[in-house]
Amino acid sequence: MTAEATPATAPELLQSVSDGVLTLTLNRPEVLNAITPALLDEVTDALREAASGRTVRAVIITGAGRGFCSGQDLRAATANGLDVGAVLRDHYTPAIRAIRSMDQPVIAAVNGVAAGAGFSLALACDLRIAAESATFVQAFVRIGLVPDLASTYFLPRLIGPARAAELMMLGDTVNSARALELGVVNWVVPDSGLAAAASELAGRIARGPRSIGLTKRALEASHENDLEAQLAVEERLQTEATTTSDFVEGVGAFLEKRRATFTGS
Ligand code: LHQ
Repeated sequence: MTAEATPATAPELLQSVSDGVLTLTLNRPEVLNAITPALLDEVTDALREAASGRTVRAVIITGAGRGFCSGQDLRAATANGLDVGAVLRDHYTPAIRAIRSMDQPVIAAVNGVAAGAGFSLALACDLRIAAESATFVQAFVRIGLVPDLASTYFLPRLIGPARAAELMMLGDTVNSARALELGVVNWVVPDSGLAAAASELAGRIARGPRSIGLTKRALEASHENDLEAQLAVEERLQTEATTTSDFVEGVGAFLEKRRATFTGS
């Protein structure tokens, strides 16, 4: 029997875990990391696995090559008989829910263009750090589509409805300086320093207390709650936080005038 040579194809999602930080790298650089159902399924699976374990305490999503993510792969989007609603429901929106429902913060390290659903993916993350050369474009209108993957949910909440309407209805490209000014991103760093800056940021979070995850839950609940409901959420989550060993460690370190060492539990 002869062994058949199978063509080596690069994985479309690169995954690595180091010091409690899971890095997911979209790896279709030849199309600026355009997404497909299979690629987003892999992202969702990786996030769900991280969410269910205790090893990963922060996540970075970034892109290989010169793009972050150019949105839906348009070569596949026009394939005969494509049921877009089903693709969104079954393969794309689960990734957004996974990011929002996991306690671990997810950081978008935007290394290049974030277009269409690629912009949406960055918006669904908790924090965004961008390279100076990164650009952002709500490209949907350019091809006659409606923003999806929750862009219409996150962007107006992040920068206000009028600015969101501007970006979505005009589809103009926003550079990193303007993205910072609008509040689309938290930080802009030189291109050559993005990976290190994202890793340092994620590392700080990974070394942080369990309460960071509970804070994510509180912020998540605040989207829809009125004041009374949100006060109740805080009471519940603060009660939970006081039962963690990180709280014991945090108070102990303060009283002993030393730096706290948190374990995320
Ligand atoms: C691409 C793509 C791409 C394939 C660059 N696909 N090849 C929609 C429908 C269905 C289901 C679910 O959701 C959605 C939501 C969406 O995401 S709709 C929005 C889809 N995305 C876009 O409309 C963006 C399309 N791309 C662009 O406008 C430009 O490529 C941007 C502005 C991202 C970057 O421009 P450049 O830096 O000038 O690069 P480029 O255009 O030369 O692209 C480089 C290569 O990547 C090129 O291939 P080639 O073989 O000529 O080198 C592009 O064709 C390919 N590429 N985006 N989404």
